[in-house]
Amino acid sequence: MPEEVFTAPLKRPAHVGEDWLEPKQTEYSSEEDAIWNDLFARQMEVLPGRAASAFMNGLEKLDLGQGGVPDFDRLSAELDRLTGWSVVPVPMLIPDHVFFWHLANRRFPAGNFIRTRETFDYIQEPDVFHDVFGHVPMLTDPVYADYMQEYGKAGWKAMRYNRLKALGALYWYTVEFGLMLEQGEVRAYGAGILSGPTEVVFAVEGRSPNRIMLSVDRVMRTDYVISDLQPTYFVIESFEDLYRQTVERDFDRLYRNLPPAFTYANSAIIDVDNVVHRGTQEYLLRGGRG
Ligand code: HBI
Ligand code: FE
Repeated sequence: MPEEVFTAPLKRPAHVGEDWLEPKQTEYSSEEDAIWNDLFARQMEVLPGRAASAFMNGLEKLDLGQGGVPDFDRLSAELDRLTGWSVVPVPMLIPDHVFFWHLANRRFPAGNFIRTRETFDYIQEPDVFHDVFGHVPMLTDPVYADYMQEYGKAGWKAMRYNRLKALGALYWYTVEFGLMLEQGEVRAYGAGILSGPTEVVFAVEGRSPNRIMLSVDRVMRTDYVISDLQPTYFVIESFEDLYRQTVERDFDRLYRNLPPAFTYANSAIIDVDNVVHRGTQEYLLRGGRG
């Protein structure tokens, strides 16, 4: 890893090495397994008909049912067979360069802890439920799996050009909060949407947010907030389209032309947008989570 990228402020716990990997996965208690099962059951009440079929199929292929926190070795063996990915345990948010390096090598770093009953609805740091329930099923889709690897590679470049914020926006509006079309209907594939109980209804069916067809260029110029429902979601036609837009983009050229700050507010609709739904922004106007 190049020297100049070791600027992350995160303090590495003494028991993990430079790859930030935990020596092994936590042994979860039966209460922690019960938290997983309850979170799983809650999502299943809202996801059918709203989550992308790639996600629902992934849940099934990986058998992520009510069996408590899944074993990463079992998931990795299954994923390896399907798309060559694995799931590896990390203690917390890890530095960007390490995160990208794992993705570029088809390893998904997942939190090695689960939220408590007190923080059931919202947590700041990604736990094993967000990471494994939200992200990992998507990695069973071969095209999506390739996109994630390309994203990891693009991360290295972004650091060289000091445009990490722009690349972060792409992650945000696809991997975390992405929507897609299936037979003309909007469905969610973003992990941030799929791992929580309220945003999936808001994002897929709500009147409030904008839904705009995704252009990689446009998204990387768009600001984002991390602690509230989104004013705008970007919609892809297919994973093939997302992958193609990502690999065909000359990132060297894009990064050189991108201004250091975002150009568009996260609620803006601009002339070139292909708008699926023009949001009322009533949620934002009421003050959001405030
Ligand atoms: N670390 N554990 C973990 N999980 C993430 O999703 C993550 C991270 N470190 C950096 C990071 N994401 C960001 O760089 C991306 O959101 C772009
Ligand atoms: Fe996430």
